[in-house]
Amino acid sequence: MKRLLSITFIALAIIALVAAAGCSSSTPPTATTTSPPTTPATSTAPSADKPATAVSIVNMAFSPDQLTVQVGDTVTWTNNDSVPHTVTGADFDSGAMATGATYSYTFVKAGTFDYTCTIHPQMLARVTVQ
Ligand SMILES: [Cu+2]
Repeated sequence: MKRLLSITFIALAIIALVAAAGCSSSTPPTATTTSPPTTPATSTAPSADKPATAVSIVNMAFSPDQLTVQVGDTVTWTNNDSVPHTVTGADFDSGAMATGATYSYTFVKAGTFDYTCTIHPQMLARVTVQ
């Protein structure tokens, strides 16, 4: 009788262990599905608080004639004058721009970039890239 009780106890213990193991192993892994979807922290689109990188060509001058931008910024010139102009620097050249034409250049390195209009060499301006 005592031996039967021991065997019963051992059997119950084994059943309990198997049940516990089965229970823990059958718990669904929910932790990996709870992370929120990742959203881009910064947009590549130009933001409203970004400093202006536009230069107007008007009255035989670049306006502003001194512009400071960040590396990677694109500057866009617009000829708002009644005569053709160019935007010509050591690294870039728009060619002749008719009235209303635009020209864009992306500055990929820091430095100071003087430029002029080849049609009117007295027109001098500078972009500083930080
Ligand atoms: Cu010009």
